[in-house]
Amino acid sequence: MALISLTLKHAKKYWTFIVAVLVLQLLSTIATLWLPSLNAQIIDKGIAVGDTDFIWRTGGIMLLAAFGQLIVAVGAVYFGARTAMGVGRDLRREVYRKVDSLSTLEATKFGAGTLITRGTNDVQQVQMLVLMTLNFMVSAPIMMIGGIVMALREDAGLSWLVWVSVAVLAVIVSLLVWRLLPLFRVMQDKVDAINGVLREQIMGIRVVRAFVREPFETKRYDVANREITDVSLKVGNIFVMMFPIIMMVLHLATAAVLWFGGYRVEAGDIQVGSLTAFLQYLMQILMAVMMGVFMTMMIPRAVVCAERIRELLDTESSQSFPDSETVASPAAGQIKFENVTFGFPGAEKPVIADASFVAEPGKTTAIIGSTGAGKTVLLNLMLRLYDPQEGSITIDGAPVDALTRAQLARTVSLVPQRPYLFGGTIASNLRFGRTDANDAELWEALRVAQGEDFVREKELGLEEPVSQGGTNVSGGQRQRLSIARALVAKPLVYLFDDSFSALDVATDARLRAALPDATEGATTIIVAQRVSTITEADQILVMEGGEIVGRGTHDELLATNEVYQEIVRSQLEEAEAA
Ligand code: M5T
Ligand code: MG
Repeated sequence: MALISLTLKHAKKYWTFIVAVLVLQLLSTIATLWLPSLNAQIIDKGIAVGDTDFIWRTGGIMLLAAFGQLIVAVGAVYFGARTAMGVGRDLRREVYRKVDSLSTLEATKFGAGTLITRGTNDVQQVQMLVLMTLNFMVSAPIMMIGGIVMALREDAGLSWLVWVSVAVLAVIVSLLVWRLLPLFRVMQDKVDAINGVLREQIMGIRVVRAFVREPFETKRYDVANREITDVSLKVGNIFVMMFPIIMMVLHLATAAVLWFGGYRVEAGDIQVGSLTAFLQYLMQILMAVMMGVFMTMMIPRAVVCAERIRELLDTESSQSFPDSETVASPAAGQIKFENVTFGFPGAEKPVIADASFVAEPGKTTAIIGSTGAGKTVLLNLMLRLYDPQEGSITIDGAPVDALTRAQLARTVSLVPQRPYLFGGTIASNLRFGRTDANDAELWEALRVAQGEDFVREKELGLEEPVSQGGTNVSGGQRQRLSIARALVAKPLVYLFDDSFSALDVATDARLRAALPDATEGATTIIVAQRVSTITEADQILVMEGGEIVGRGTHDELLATNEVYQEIVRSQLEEAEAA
């Protein structure tokens, strides 16, 4: 079972704490069980016969026992909490590492929402169960059995009362729990649902506003919200009944003990003190039963969560990176594709079909082609965001999958088509690829990326805060920052995925003029929309439907390649029309 294997695996490390919890709880329970019998003695041997000395002495012992119980109970909770939180932390870390190791394909298949829930909420449920187990699962049975033994020692004649009240309470609470469980399961689903709706709306808030979809989205949210409210109300109703019913059972049991016990005291079968102790033991037993039942109520929920975590942890990443460097780090940065074919799992047509080309260091390779031609996927293959089904991709002769993550990251920098910035500052984002870059290097990169002016205008300059995803800067600014980020890293290979299209023609030209100096000696691969961006390139690859249908310089392609001619013609027409 996932729950047991997961928790055991992580709890092992804390065995000393767990032993401490067990010992402390045992002590605490023994003390708790001892107190009523001391109390009984005070009544029967002290008060009843007027032995003040005995009262003082036993009272003192009681005080000590109570104080000792307090201390060990605190200790037990402390170590229990340390263990549970530790297990939670380790589990969260394992989930995080797993998510980190998943390839892009598996991560997208799970989806960000459920990955986040599994790493936070689900782990928390498991952690909660560990905490509860350590706190109650040990003490509840001891308390119950010990309580029964002690109660019978005080008065065996009333034992039937113990059995009856335990049975009644157990049946009632179990019935309620049995009604609660399915509701809890539904509730988890509804929480997932409302999270999903909320998440999508926040992510898409600009689109929602632009298309005035608020009424529709609000309705969608209201539905999810009402569903969760309905379930919560049902749960609440059961809880509302639960406590009065439990209290009623406890009070009835008390009344019964006093009623039947009274007769026995009258008949001289037991003493008053024993009866008091019996009553206290009965309460302890019933409490233990209740705790036990509540505990079992938590288990199914934690089981579901543990299974969800297990499913994630058992997912083998379809990609693996070598842990240590087995081949020398590339020194030049020559990229070579040989008959590379890649398709998304389940799709019938490959997205990249039999692609072969070489991008030389110090040269610029441009890729042009209509939308959906496979340009982005081609770049992503170099970074191993996907692995091809056939063919080989090498850097300086070394297969990309022989390089460690760090080697690959040091060698290749990507300016993604949809740039993403991280929460922090402009400087922290620019240093993403090389943490030790100094401010002068950052400014230099910004100058090349044509981002210098707008950063200078910021009040805090390089220290200007950037929000998660980079949503507080404009699209064009985000693109320039992401170009600068790649430049700061100083890799051997630069991949620009359509990075210049958001720039106006003049800025585009300035950037292209500054770029060769900054990227000198490096392999530069540029995906472009505008022919004007790439006329100077040493080599242009024309892509269509996942295939490379033409290669050569601008002039060569203009003379021979029909697809290229078509692209040039359509862009000329646009320019003329404008
Ligand atoms: C090439 C398909 C897409 C297109 C083809 C990222 C992604 C792409 N595709 C999928 O099926 N699943 C995916 O997760 O692959 O896509 P591309 O390489 O992104 O195209 P592009 O960069 O040449 O286009 P553009 O618009 O950026 O110029 O058929 O459906
Ligand atoms: Mg693209």
